Amino acid sequence: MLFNMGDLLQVLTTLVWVTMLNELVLSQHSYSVCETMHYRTLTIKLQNEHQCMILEKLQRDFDKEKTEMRRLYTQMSEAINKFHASIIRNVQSMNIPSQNTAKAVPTLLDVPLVRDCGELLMNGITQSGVYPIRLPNRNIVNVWCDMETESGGWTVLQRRLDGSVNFARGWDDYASGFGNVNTEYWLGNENLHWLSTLKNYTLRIDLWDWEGNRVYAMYDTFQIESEKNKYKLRLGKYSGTAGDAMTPYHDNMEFSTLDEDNDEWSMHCAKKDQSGWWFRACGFASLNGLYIENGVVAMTPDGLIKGIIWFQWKNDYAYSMKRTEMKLKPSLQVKLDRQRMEQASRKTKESIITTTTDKTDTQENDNTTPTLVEIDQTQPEITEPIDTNTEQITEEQTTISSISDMTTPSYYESVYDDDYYDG
Ligand SMILES: [Ca+2]
Repeated sequence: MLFNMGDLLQVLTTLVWVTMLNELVLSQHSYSVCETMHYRTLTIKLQNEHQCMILEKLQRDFDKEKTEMRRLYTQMSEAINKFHASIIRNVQSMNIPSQNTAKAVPTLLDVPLVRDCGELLMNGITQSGVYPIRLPNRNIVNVWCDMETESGGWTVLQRRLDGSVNFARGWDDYASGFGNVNTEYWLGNENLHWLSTLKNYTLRIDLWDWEGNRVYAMYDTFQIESEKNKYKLRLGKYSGTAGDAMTPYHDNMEFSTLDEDNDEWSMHCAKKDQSGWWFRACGFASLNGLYIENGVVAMTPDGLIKGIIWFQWKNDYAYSMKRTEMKLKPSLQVKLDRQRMEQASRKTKESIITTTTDKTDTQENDNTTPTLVEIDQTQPEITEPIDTNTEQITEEQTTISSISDMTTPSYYESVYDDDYYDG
């Protein structure tokens, strides 16, 4: 192929220009005093030390400011969300029926609903399961009603069963409640507050270990204060077989969560234990801790305890429960049930004595003497476990009350020195 001289000259001229430009760019980079590549594309005149220092400092300041603004924005968003959730809870608690709700479900507010599982039992329901209840703040929530434990009628507020629900949560989740009412759940501090304003309730805590044993702790009164008072816990007198882990340490404490430190420790118990609870510094019980398969908590050198703990049962901070249930029943109902059981038990014993005496005295009076079966039919049903329970409780009450003034420091207090952490 042939080229004329003009074309060849043009190609050569272009090549010379490209080479010259390339050298110019390379020389700019190699002699540049700018630290960042971004400013090395500037003309060499602008790439003197003074200009670059200013530009690069401006860039650093800008980046720093941008990061700070992002942090503030995230912080503000979280605060707004929290405030919003708090407003919704307060509005709900003001007993004002929402117009939207009324329009959407016009008849729901008029449906006669029970206020707890105790009322359900009084209405003749004896089957355990999920039932809706209406709280004094007009909230309608589903709860699990335990109709088997000690005459039934217990409104379950907490259950741990298999680790299927995450309990390491923040304030709003613990306030509103979370989980699955058929498996693991927390009824919610706001619901508990309103429920406990309704009447006097007895709190019962059932605990199961990994060896097939079950114990319980009972507090004859239970109250949760409002969100303004950080859902402070107020408990009555203890009885039971589990040992009292609450009175000496958690009673009268405010609730703490992963994002709210209301404990009395210099650090943050809820964050440390990954649990929401009425911590002090930190305590003997933590039933909302991490679910540990097989129950052996691997304690880290810095003393992290993340299990479902009830120290007074096993005398061990590294034993995590297999299953737990916290439940409420009107105190009056509990008292009446126990009276009825005691009466029935007494009458049964009396009837056994009468029957035995009559049989030995005379065989002829058989028709007039009431038999054990006849008396039993007129009495409320008593099952074996309940009868045994009643006797155990009486024994426990006497033993526990004698050690209820325990002054043993909690694990954290004994192991940790606040000064160590502050330093
Ligand atoms: Ca603290």
